[in-house]
Amino acid sequence: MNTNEKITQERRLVTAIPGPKSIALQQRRSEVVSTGIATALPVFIERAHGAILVDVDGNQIIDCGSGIGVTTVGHTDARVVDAATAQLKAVTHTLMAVTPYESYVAVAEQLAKHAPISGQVKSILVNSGAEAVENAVKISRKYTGRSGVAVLNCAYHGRTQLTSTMNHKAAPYAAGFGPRAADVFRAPNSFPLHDGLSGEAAAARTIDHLEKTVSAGDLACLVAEPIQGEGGFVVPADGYLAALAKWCKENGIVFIADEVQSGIARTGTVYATEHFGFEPDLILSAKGIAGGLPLAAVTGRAEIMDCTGPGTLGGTFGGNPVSCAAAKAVFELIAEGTPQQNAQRVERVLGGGLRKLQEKHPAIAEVRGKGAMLAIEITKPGTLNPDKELVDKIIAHACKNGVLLLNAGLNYNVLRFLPPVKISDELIADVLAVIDEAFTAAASN
Ligand code: PLZ
Repeated sequence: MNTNEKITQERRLVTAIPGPKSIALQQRRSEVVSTGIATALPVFIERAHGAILVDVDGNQIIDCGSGIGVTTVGHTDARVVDAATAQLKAVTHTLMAVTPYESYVAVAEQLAKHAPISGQVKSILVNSGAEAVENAVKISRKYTGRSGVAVLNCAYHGRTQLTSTMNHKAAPYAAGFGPRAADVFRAPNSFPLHDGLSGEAAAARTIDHLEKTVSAGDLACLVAEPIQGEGGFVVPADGYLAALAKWCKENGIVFIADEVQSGIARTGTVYATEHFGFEPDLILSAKGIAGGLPLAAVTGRAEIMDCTGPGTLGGTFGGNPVSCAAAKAVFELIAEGTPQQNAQRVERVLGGGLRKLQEKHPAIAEVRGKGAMLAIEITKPGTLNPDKELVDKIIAHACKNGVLLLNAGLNYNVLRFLPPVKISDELIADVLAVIDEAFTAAASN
């Protein structure tokens, strides 16, 4: 038994949040860590298990963020920890392009097995979500001989130069950081709460925009998050993604599903794409794939994945053996079905509870999402005008009371829930009670 398994799955505060040891560490941090790295909650975490974070002062905090969707199978999952530890002792690094190892191949086999793509499927492994996006765009450009990259409103794809150009929000990602990457074009998305359009009508709008402003023949790829993450947990209307995929196919455009946040059991299926009945050409995995270790993948049709030639793709750490061993453990759990089933349970229990809160608190304009990727959009009651101040108050109240919550959305008025899927029904009930309290407290001051 790993000692962390003794951490009880309960919220328990023994000091104010942040406690004295966290405050002291925050002071040390401020001397030497760039302010470019933000902090959602300035408590320093010492240990974690399941859905509970334990800080340096001994407070137990319910994690509704999973380090932004990474520890999907739970913090310090025994299977992941044991696999990574054994690999660390066996061999830590060789570099796949120098001397290969089995676990890289095994991860690629799992990706081929689970990707919602027919025919032969191949992968490359890289370090981060942004690196996966960069590579997918690079491969698509080579494959098509075109340069245009289409992205959607509310998109988030990373913090590198290319990917920060691809994000909807200029600040804090691209504004002030010099020239944007060339040939990136943004089109309207499907956002049912705000546009009221059917999937078909929203797709027609996206396609018309791209045909008029870019022309299909200049597009190498269209990159879409099947459920948008940072942009507000936007679930597109039924039929939207399938219509875009059809148009891409007819026009020789590579459809890239960015499942960095929505993939790997997060939404109750291995990939969120499966909810929407379409086939992308390339699909991107990261975050949850290795249970907390850095790993990401570009997976897709072999014909596309093989088009660039030997030595054109890769990097020193991509597909590191320790990360691959952890990913193999995650795929074992997925084969057993528990993460997917747990994510479906979270949708029922947390989603159901949030809908009850919606009846009580008119500022909740919508409850949306799938699996353990859920959100509530907060507006001025009776309107769709964003209420960021209320979201800030609710997050502050929740954090002070030991529930870690994150925001999302172009206007920061969406509260998102990305707990480890293992979170118990009892912890979910506790989270809901704290949020209910937070709404009531915010209304009274
Ligand atoms: N694509 C859909 O959600 C990362 C951002 C955290 P990296 N989202 C979390 C932050 O503020 O930096 C993300 C994503 C989607 C790509 C990425 C980028 O993944 O692993 O952070 O590079």
